Amino acid sequence: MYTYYISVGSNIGNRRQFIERAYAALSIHHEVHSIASSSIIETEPWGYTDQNGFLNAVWYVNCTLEPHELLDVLQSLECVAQRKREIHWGPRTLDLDIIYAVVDSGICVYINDERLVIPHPYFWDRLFVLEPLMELDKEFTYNGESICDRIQTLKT
Ligand code: PH2
Ligand code: MG
Ligand code: MG
Repeated sequence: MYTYYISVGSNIGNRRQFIERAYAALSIHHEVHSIASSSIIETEPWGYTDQNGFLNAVWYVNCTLEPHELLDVLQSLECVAQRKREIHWGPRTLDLDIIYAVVDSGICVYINDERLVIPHPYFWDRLFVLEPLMELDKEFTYNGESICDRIQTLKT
């Protein structure tokens, strides 16, 4: 069994509906045992700033899907939302990124291939990921640093 943390973002069209529909679809997948979502929050665009504001959330997913199998599922959900890949870090109807994964008794999963990098290389630098993540898991730590301390550091 795996536990995955997925960062969810949308900044085009009916943003909340794209997110809620994908969540509903993932929650009925036969290999998904449990799923929870943080609140959906409004955030300023990060990186490429000349675009609409985002709605962001983090999902916590317990499932038997292997990482690349989950990636396939998430990409198909992005596809259902008519996601187009144009500008790097640019506008999107739905972005579903696996940011962190744990297998069985809490061993962190490391993957780095042409399709998938976990942990996500920037997740620890992005408040739009860390704030909803902290709402789901206050005890989260990464490389020995608590999420609470990390958020304080990024805000100062
Ligand atoms: N996603 C990006 C780039 N910038 N900014 C915010 N606020 N939220 C995002 O989800 C986001 C972003 C690339 O995936
Ligand atoms: Mg992304
Ligand atoms: Mg993505």
